[in-house]
Amino acid sequence: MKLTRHEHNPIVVPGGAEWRRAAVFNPGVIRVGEKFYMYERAAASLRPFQTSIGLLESEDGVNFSPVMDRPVFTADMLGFPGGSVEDARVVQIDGLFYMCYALQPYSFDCWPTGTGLPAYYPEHYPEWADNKVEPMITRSGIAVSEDGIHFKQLGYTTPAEIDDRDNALFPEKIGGRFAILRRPMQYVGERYGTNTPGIWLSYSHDLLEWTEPELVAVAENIEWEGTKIGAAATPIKTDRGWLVLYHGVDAQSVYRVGALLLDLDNPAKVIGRTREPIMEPETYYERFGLVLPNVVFPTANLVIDGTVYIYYGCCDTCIGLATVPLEELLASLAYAS
Ligand code: BMA
Repeated sequence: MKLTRHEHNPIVVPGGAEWRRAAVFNPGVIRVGEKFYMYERAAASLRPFQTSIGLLESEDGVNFSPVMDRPVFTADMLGFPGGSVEDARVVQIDGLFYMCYALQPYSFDCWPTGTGLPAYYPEHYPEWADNKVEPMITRSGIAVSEDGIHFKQLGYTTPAEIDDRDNALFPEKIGGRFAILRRPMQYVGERYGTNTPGIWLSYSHDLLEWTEPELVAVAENIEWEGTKIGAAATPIKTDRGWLVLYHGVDAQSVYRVGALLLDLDNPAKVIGRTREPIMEPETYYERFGLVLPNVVFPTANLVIDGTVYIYYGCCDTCIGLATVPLEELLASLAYAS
């Protein structure tokens, strides 16, 4: 199976408005009618490395332009003026727009080392300590909108004390309840049945109260996904099951992409999985960036005329697009556990 990278990659790059000058990455993308809307994560600077969500639009899913001159969603709107909202995964359910986002409530600095992992410094920002929150911990939530532009906070999906991100809401209710994939970092050890952080599932009647997470999938191939895995984007409903792209991280913090097939009625049950990554950092913009090298990080997938459009962040710096025929991707899910 071969993914095709778009010839205009990276299709969205930083620049222009002040708040997206340093980096744009990890976008949510939806299609409304014939139009594509992209919710990019955007940073104005690296010190502080503070991100908000900006809105772009496109007629063809490739050439995007800004809709407005300010972000549509910020941590300030949640009461955390120095914080970051991150990795918007947006889905439309019953006419409303739901944005799953990650929140880092306070500022931190990012110092790229140029050769490997950047260093993140929360030390310059005492709010972390004042609020007795672990530096760098991420909480996740859902914001809702009627028009895709004006979002308001609906509620948090995860508790404040644990690091839980990579939230992706299913595009419809399952058995009468909303369902969400998540990645609670601290759910490791004997009690949880896994040694590595993985993909978990919770249900809710109202998007406010969520059931205790149940385990869906953890790393199987230690070599490329042994550090952790997390859901990439909104699950895609197919006649064979829910198709879920996910990212896997290796011991050197290289981010690759795999795919799962989940049972339609019980998505905690994995019925198919790719053995090898379907995508890994190859091109220059996937291997070198302003922040972290060697990262392909999909956060959106759309099926258009039988083709899956995969939108992904590259090294926390810019945005790429890759496509693959849906049938080919499903056929690559040979392994069933
Ligand atoms: C993950 C998240 C993403 C980020 C990626 C690479 O853990 O923080 O938002 O793109 O790391 O830095």
